[in-house]
Amino acid sequence: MKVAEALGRALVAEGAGQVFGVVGSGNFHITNALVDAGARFVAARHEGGAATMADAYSRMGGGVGLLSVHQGCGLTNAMTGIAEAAKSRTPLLVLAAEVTNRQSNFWVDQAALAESVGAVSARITSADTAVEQGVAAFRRARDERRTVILNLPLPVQDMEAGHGATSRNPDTYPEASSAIPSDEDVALLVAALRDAERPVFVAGRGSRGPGCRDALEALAGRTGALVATSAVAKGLFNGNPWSLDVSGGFSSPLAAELIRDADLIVGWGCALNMWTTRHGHLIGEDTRVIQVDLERSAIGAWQDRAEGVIGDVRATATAALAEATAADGYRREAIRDRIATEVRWRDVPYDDEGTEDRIDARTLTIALDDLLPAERIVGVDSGNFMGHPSMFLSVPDEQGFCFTQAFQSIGLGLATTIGAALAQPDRLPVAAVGDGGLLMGVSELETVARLGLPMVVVVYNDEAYGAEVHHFGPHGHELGTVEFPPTDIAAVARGFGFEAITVRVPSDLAPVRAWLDGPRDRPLLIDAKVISQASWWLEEAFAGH
Ligand SMILES: Cc1ncc(C[n+]2csc(CCOP(=O)(O)OP(=O)(O)O)c2C)c(N)n1
Ligand SMILES: [Mg+2]
Repeated sequence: MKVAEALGRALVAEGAGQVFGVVGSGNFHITNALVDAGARFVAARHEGGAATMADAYSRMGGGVGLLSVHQGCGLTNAMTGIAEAAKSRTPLLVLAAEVTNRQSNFWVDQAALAESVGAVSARITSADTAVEQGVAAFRRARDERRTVILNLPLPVQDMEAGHGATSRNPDTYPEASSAIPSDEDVALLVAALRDAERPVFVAGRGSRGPGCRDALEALAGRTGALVATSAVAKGLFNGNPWSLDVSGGFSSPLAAELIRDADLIVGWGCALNMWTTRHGHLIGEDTRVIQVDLERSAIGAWQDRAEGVIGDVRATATAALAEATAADGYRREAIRDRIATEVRWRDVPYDDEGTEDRIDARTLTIALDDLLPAERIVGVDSGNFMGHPSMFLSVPDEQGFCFTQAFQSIGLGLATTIGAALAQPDRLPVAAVGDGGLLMGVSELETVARLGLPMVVVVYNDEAYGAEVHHFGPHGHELGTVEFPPTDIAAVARGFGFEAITVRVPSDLAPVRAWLDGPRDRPLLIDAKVISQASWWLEEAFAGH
């Protein structure tokens, strides 16, 4: 048996179940070996799409996603998606074929590529060690939540696997340690909660794990804390009457007001970065700040004054609950009533600016929120439009919202929704994208149609890079580089096998109902011609560059 086959088998035995990629000569055998051993392979049409699919799949609870790419150009095509995953600490294993001859057209320094975006670089080096090295890379991705690029030199892949190469010795790999906080750290947190009158919990990526919601809600309930999330954990506290939804640029006016008035903010597995705090403006001058995090380096990385509690979210919240003093804290009836009626963006009054031939993005999104079933999973691209789907579409829980924006790249939204849809197949996938982001990642429309995903793709089409238009336009700059003639995106989608509609006024959405009531055997694209309208979170984004 060749190394490629032995490695494929071993990775599936280790738990690899879903592989995304584009197959070329160098990753043909390893990909087939994974499939033969029982993994599911999804062929993307661009490696960038495949990388983001694997990232989103992993984030949305599918388990460690695998990405399989051809040597050199296959990997470089995937690099934006890999950078996004690495920045987000997504457990992801990239199987990258590799040439060893520098004169090959495919040669590029693949280890340097990995390091340049913060991914871990690994390599199989011999027939005898390949399986062990491959399994170690998989475990590193899973247990340390890292994006690992495992380079697979073609000559090594082609060797006869060494004796015993398909088996592995479990003793070689230490189990991941669970991070139990120290007694002193728990005492600090408990005392801070006892002293606080208006505590707010902000749950981040580290709160998405099993049992975290329950543990946090129990502690928040005991200590009278209001609860919010960063964008990547949106949905975590859905249904909780004390939930403020997202903290940061997307916060509704009421959420922002209540967070700003807190006297204690506890970030749970949350960096409290510029987005989550509006460049610090959501943290009052005298507000005490505590971060609960697995990693010491995260403490104070964004908020100088943050005090640290080292531990994982669930273990720390559970330990604190045992010691915490009961208090009403921030949970006053008047506040609950205001939250019930004001915290959702869709309940904030606005003047519809729609015309005869262009729809207001808020009106469009609220109408879709009413039309689409609640059991949905929403993926969003980047751009001026992105706050509308993020804040006007409700989601069932934190596995219903996938936000791949750590690299702030446009073009990832469609692939994000494909990966998310495969991780949560019982939910209606909704991709929310701008015209710019859609056209950048457009090749994956074919993947959606081929997989038969019952996806709704909503294109907020302003025929422009709206983010740039609204940032530079008011200063009188020439906008010819960021404005485009109309594209009939509905026709493009039909060409890929979609059902598609063009929406200019709310009544144009009527076919969505019919599609929902039908067999949903073809995906639906909504090309919504939206008015050009600067969004409230945009200036925030440009302030941070
Ligand atoms: C890969 C990449 N290229 C360029 C940018 C800069 N950029 C940020 S938003 C944006 C416009 C996106 O246009 P669209 O998808 O139509 O959304 P809109 O802003 O119009 O709502 C661009 C080009 C980026 N973030 N990522
Ligand atoms: Mg646009």
